[in-house]
Amino acid sequence: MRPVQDLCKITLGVAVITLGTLTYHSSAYAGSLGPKAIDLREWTQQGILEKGNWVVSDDGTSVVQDIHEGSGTFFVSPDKFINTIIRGKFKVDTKQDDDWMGLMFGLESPTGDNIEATGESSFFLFDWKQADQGSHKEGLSLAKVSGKYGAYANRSRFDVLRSDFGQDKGWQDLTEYEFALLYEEEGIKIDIDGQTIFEIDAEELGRNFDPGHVALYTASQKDVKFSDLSYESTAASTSVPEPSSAIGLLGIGAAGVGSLLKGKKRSQ
Ligand SMILES: [Ca+2]
Ligand SMILES: [Ca+2]
Repeated sequence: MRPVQDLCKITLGVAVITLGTLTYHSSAYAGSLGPKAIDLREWTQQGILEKGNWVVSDDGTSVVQDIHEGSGTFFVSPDKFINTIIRGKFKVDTKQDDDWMGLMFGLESPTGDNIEATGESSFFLFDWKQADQGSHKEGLSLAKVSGKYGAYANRSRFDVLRSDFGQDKGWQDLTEYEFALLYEEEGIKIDIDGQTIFEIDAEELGRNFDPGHVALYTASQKDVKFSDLSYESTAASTSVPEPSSAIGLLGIGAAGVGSLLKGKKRSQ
């Protein structure tokens, strides 16, 4: 995929010289590149296999993690993502229990069956708990997990970057929420039902973010359903342009491949 990206950048660079300034039409961008549906039949359970049971629908549009496991289970994308919005829905489809559902992203390591127990972890974890339980708080958090993961019970190992805890912050039973995860080299933004929950500039961590796998996540919670996932590039150079759409892509480049994150910041 790298060579194609590089080729695209070269193509755009030449086009800038040849054609000069063009105008950015967001509708053309959405029409030509737009969100692409994710087929969950291509994703795989990783981590300790008996800790989770991920059941994908026949058409690949949804998956349910249907057992109560003790320490976290992960359903992982085959591809790595950066400069991308991942959208989808999640829901706890039972009244039982009050624990975590969430997303992992920027997942570099480890993958495979040792994700939980051994090795150097490197990923972001966005998770959401329904109710307080001892030191585990009701609400949402965004953490960077490095080193040994060792299950949710060892959250002291997490570097919690943002949190939004409180008595009315938990998810509701049998309620579907829409999430939008923007993961870019220069920052992270997470929306739930169109409302921004967390936003982080990469400068805060002192370095740009790297491509990584995305994973669906549950911890100590059964019957969590994820559905209607899609991804959409926020950078023209990460998609393969058809010859007829190269000018449209150029428009985006000329306007500043400007990330959506920056766009939002400018508007604040
Ligand atoms: Ca419940
Ligand atoms: Ca539980």
